[in-house]
Amino acid sequence: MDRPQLYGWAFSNYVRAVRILLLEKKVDYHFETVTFQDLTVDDFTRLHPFRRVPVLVHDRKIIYESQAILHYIDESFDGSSFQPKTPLDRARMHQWMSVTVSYIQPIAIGQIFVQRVYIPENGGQTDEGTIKRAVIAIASHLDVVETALTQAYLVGDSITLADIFMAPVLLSMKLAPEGEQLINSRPHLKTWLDRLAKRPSFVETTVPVPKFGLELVA
Ligand SMILES: N[C@@H](CCC(=O)N[C@@H](CS)C(=O)NCC(=O)O)C(=O)O
Repeated sequence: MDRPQLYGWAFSNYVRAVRILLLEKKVDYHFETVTFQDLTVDDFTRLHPFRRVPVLVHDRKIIYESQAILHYIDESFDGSSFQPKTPLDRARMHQWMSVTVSYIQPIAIGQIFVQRVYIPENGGQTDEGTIKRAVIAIASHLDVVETALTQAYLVGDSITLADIFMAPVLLSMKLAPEGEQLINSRPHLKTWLDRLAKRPSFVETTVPVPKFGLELVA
């Protein structure tokens, strides 16, 4: 089998989730850093017709969309599986991955991280009203996760793709003081996130907040 090539930038949580899984499964891969500018080049649509990252190229096949990539890696390479055995538990795993993109990521990253961390880091000014509304909006979503976390991981006692997909998003949100408070006030969520953050795959993929500029969030 070919050595897979992953295209993306290291701070993207979707890219990070893929890198975490590749490390967890001890897959030797090549990381090709692309920039926002690269996405605008016509040629990039050969890799991703919607001009996003991550993209995985393996055995001359191109795979895009992070959840599809995660499943492909888990099922194509040796090592322990990151998917539960029963249909119900697999459904739960998909449920949490969908919750991540549909309800958590847009507020945790699109509002709290962007406004409190990314914008000031790139020389801009936080919109305090957006932060205020975002903290209120995400609190009830996080309560749902808190209540569900009765075991070590989102789906039982073993780490699954759901944990690998959701945790990077919440770790980015936690860089904002409001995000940290949202996590620290929920003991199960805090314990779960701390446990994951200590894994070598998470430590190895931690990178500083990028300075891509304000046009990114304009
Ligand atoms: N649904 C896509 C979303 C990918 C995505 O939005 N990636 C961001 C980086 S985190 C990106 O490429 N942004 C470029 C842009 O919005 O132009 C997936 O799951 O892979």
